[in-house]
Amino acid sequence: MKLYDFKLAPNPKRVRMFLAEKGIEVPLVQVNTREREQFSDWFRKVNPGCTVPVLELDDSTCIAETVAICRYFEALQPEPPLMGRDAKDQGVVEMWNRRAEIEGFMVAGDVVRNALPMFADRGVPGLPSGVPQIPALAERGKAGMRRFFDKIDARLGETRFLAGDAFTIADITAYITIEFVKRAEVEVPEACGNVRRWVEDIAARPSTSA
Ligand SMILES: N[C@@H](CCC(=O)N[C@@H](CS)C(=O)NCC(=O)O)C(=O)O
Repeated sequence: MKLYDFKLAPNPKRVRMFLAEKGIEVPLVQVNTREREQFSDWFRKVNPGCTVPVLELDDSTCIAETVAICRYFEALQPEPPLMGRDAKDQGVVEMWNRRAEIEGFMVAGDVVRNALPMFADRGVPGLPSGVPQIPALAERGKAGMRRFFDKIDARLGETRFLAGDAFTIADITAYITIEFVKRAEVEVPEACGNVRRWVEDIAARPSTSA
């Protein structure tokens, strides 16, 4: 088994954090997306979508998509549960993880991909060129991030972690979202004290340096 990774990219970090929380070690193969290695012929055979992370199993099955890879490891090694223990927990974790992905991570992606010069003509991951940046999308994304911060601030005023009392994949997704969007100089607002408390709490976990 091996994990196609890139140390500087946010989605692979979500998987590395998930694995670190479970105490699972998987050999890593670096695919330098800053050097466009995701578009090489060899990597296209691993993932025609040209994105990382990808998990390659010993029978050569390749599993792309961050949450799909996490789901695989959750089934392989359920402890500690990061995707919910029983049916209710699983539903609640999924709800918060989807919100963190759709309202957080994807929106942060709009901001970063449409604002940073390094993504000029590459507004969408997995496409080598021909996708111009749209500055208005970055601006819309910044407003969306503010809504996301407010939403999770309200939630974290009620519960220690996003999905309740236990740390889960939803916290990983939201934490990496916050790290990611800093690249475009978007920070957690001062007013979101619950998010700031939670960020400090998560940052103290050894898995954040995975
Ligand atoms: N939906 C995919 C997205 C993966 C993705 O966008 N990965 C980025 C790194 S964080 C990538 O490989 N980008 C390649 C590029 O910029 O062309 C997932 O959840 O794994």
